[in-house]
Amino acid sequence: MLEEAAPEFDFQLIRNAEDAQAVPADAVKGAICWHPPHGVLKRFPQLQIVSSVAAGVDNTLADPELPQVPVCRVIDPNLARGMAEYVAWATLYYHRRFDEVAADRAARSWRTPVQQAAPQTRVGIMGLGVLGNTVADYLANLGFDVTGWARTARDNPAWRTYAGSDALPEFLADRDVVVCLLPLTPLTNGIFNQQTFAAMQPGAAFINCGRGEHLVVPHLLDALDSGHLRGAMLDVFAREPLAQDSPLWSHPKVLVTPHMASSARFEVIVEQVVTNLRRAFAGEAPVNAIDRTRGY
Ligand code: NDP
Ligand code: OXD
Repeated sequence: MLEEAAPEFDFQLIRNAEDAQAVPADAVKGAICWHPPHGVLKRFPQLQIVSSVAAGVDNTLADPELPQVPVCRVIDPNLARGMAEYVAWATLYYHRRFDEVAADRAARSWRTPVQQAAPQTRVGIMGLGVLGNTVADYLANLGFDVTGWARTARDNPAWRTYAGSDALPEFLADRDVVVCLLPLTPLTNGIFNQQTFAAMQPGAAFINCGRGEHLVVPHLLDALDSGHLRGAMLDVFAREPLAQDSPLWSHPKVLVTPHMASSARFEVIVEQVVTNLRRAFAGEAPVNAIDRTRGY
């Protein structure tokens, strides 16, 4: 498909250092990446642009020797919409107490759970970028009480926002459901830890759609086992696929999904990476470039 979209370029698959050695170093001018092997891209002195095939760029920036060229990501409105559907489903799961119904079903217990109206369920979205914004609007449209947390402040008529790490405890304190839609950066790595869970109110639920590394798994398990947290819906993991022996698979308060919350359409990825290759080689600024100092 890449070849069809851009017949003027020669595309080579580089899976490891050996593959990289087989390509003339000066021939490589652009890279399209997902978990690029560390140290490989520095071999190409003519490199002008690096494109992630995804919304997140963390696994590309993880290469400590990544050349100092623009790094771009994919922005697809349908990806944001798909994420909104996933988070709405996960929020409704807790809001309508399907977790309690699932537990009762195992015991063949007929018990109508207490129900409440959407405005009574308070949802906090962490990360208000392309995805977090769309998700917050979608949930607000469903009637939920939505607040958001980001690095910088903003105004939104439909939901209140909190900014910066000092505001995090206050933001977390009254949320029934907390959703992670943060990018993985040195500042957000391990952000869901003992302290964060302690700042959440008893009975809150946690949904992680960011990256597995945002979460300190033993701290989540402690918070669930102590009864402090009600449940967790996890879509992303530090190691994917999730290891067979991970305690998350069988924990009664955890639902695991296989990094399926949303993804960009293949046609959109191809169109955006090819556009950026052409722009870079024409000396133009690429679209959807990230800020390398912020890491997103
Ligand atoms: P954006 O870059 O558009 O937005 C990132 C948001 O996070 C911004 O609001 C930013 O704040 C906020 N943020 C970043 N660092 C901090 C910090 N230290 N403290 C507080 N807020 C912070 O990202 P997207 O919305 O496009 O995507 C978010 C992530 O979702 C991706 O990086 C990826 O990891 C994940 N993802 C998961 C998918 C899945 O299927 N599970 C699919 C696609 C993406 P500010 O606005 O102030 O700069
Ligand atoms: C992405 C993802 O970053 O799929 O796009 O997680």
